[in-house]
Order: sequence, then structure tokens, then C-alpha cells
Amino acid sequence: MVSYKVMVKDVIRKADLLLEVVDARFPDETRNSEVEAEIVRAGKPFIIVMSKCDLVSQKALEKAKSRLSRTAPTVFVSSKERFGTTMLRHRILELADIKDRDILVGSLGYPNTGKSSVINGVAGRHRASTSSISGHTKGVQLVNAGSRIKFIDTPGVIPFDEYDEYMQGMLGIKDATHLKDPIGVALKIIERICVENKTSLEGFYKVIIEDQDPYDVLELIGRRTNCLKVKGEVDDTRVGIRIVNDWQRGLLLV
Ligand SMILES: Nc1nc2c(ncn2[C@@H]2O[C@H](COP(=O)(O)OP(=O)(O)O)[C@@H](O)[C@H]2O)c(=O)[nH]1
Ligand SMILES: [Mg+2]
Repeated sequence: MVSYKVMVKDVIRKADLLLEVVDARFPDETRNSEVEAEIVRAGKPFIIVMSKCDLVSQKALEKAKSRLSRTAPTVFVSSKERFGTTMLRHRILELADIKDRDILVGSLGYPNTGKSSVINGVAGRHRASTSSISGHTKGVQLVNAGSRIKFIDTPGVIPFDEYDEYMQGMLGIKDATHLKDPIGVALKIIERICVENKTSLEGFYKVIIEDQDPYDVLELIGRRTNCLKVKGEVDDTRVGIRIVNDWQRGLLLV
């Protein structure tokens, strides 16, 4: 198997411009500094695409954008609610600045961050057949996106064993029931949401959060959702799995 590093380098070398697709719910964790450094080294322009923006409050989005745009132009996209893709197409044409041929745009990012959805959104009705590029790792595809743009869609660029279970849970790569520590992942999710948009968690689980620590919030949600053991104490594992599930299904807004 070709290593992800080889694939990343290869895509960066071939592309005129790169998209780094991050999950807007946790953009800092889904950025990859190694990938960014490699793009800069190759002297290629890149755009940070914050995907799944429908799951994030305007305030949190703006805050993240002001941080990320110090590194590269940053664009918001929601493939679900179909916004941002026209803007992204426009920025691609502007930044690549290639007039005499199609622009080849590589998309990179962790698995499940929304790369394929973003590409489909930009391609829209132009989306033609996809094809594998020979010599590439399985799953790398060329997608025709109509006037002047072609995408290289890649599978997740980071190997599974190189990031921890917390990332696998947050990204939805590993199903909640298969996590070794669903409680730990649930606590991270609670922590994340409480910092940015506590009211969304309160509204969804119908609880009131003051300044308890994440574990107490988990217990609170456990009582509220009736995740209890026979003796009446909270079943932490069950409520943990439930919270991770709700997060992975895009029900919890940041
Ligand atoms: N809520 C929401 N979910 C999205 C959005 N874009 C993608 N998803 C979901 O995220 C998951 C991964 O999307 P996909 O495009 O396959 O990601 P990829 O692995 O990076 O190519 C799928 O379940 C999508 O339905 C979005 O804009 N909003
Ligand atoms: Mg994909």
C-alpha cells in the first residue's frame, strides 16, 4: 500500500491548487500542519474549506475563520444546506489564475471531513463521471466539475493508527459502539460544545448547564435521557455512546 505521505505529496505535485477540508465543528484539530507545510514547500496556493458549517454557530464560525485565515484564505461551506460552493468556485478561479487550461484542484483532509461532498457541491450539475487515476492509491478519483475545474478527490489522508481514538470518534470513522472509551470521547464532545455553544447542548438534551465539569454534564444528560443502571445510577457507558452517536449524526450544534 502506498503510504499516505506519498499520496499527499503526489496530489500536491499534480494539483495547481489545494483545498484543505476541515470539519467546522473542530477546525483546529482537523487541520494538518504537515500537509500545510508540504503545500507551502511546493509553492502551491491553498484554500482552507470549513465544511459542515450548518452544524456551527455564526459566532464560532467567525472566530475560527479569523484564526485560520492567517494561514490561508478560508471559505465556509455547507454541502447539506448548499451554501458556500459558489464562493469556493470563485476563489478557486481567482487564486489559481490559470486561463488557458483546466485548473486541477486537489482536496486533502482527514476522512469524513466532507471532501467528497464539497467537490460534489462545487461540481453541481456539471459533475461528470468520476474515474480512478492510474498509479494512484485506491480511492483517488478525478472529478470533472464543469467549466474549467477538475478535482482530485482523495480518501482520508491520515492513516488510522496515527491518530487517536478521540479523533476517530469525533470524525465518525469509528462507530460509537466500537470505541474503547466512548465516555472519554463524549467528555471531549461536551467540553467542545460547552466552550462554543452551551445552549445548543442544553436545548438538545433539555438540561441546564452551569459551570459543572464535563463529567457532571454527562451524568446530568444520563439522568435526563434515562440512561440508568438497575440501581438507578447513571450508566456512563450508555450515555457516552448516545452522545457520540448524536454528534456523529450531526445532531449536536457547536
Ligand atoms: N451536516 C452536514 N453533514 C455533512 C456535510 N458535508 C458532509 N456531511 C456528512 O459527513 C460525512 C462525510 O462526508 P464525505 O463528503 O463523504 O467526507 P469525505 O470522507 O471527506 O469525503 C457524510 O455522512 C456526510 O453526509 C455538511 O455540509 N453538513
Ligand atoms: Mg470522500
